[in-house]
Amino acid sequence: MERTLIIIKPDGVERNLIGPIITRFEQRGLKIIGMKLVRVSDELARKHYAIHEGKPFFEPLIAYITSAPVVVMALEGPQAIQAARNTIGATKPVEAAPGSIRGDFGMMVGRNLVHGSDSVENGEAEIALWFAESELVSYERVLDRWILE
Ligand code: DAT
Ligand code: MG
Repeated sequence: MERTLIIIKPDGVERNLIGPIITRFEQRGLKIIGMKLVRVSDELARKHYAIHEGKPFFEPLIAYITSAPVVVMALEGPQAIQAARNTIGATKPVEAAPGSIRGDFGMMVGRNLVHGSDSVENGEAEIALWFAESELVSYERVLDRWILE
């Protein structure tokens, strides 16, 4: 089963969109195996976005992600990476499909509401960066047989 790290970014929290955003993932069938509200340190932000270091948008990105609390979640499911990224939508909200989170709630790339891991390896690495093993919960959902075949 794949696992992906999802972050509801500061704009999602400040705009009271935590519930609607979580609902998208819940309704899709992705299982929440970890979740918490975090005030992101500069150090953690730079580690999380290390791949983008040196790009022109890097410093604004760090300022944005550390500007208010975020909700961070570990989600599990078959092809969870792709499922979550499709639910999130394209990086630039104006290019994101209607029905996706960014396509329904966003306008600007620097206020694009949600992060989702982009590969299985990065999903595992990001979950390890943001969560202690003891914060991840393994459980069976009664409805799983109607979501997973
Ligand atoms: P994604 O968040 O869709 O995985 P990414 O990993 O390429 O996108 O970039 C991480 C974040 O950096 C993205 O959510 C918003 C910001 N970003 C990316 N490309 C940008 C650009 N061309 N201008 C401004 N910000 C950008
Ligand atoms: Mg990315």
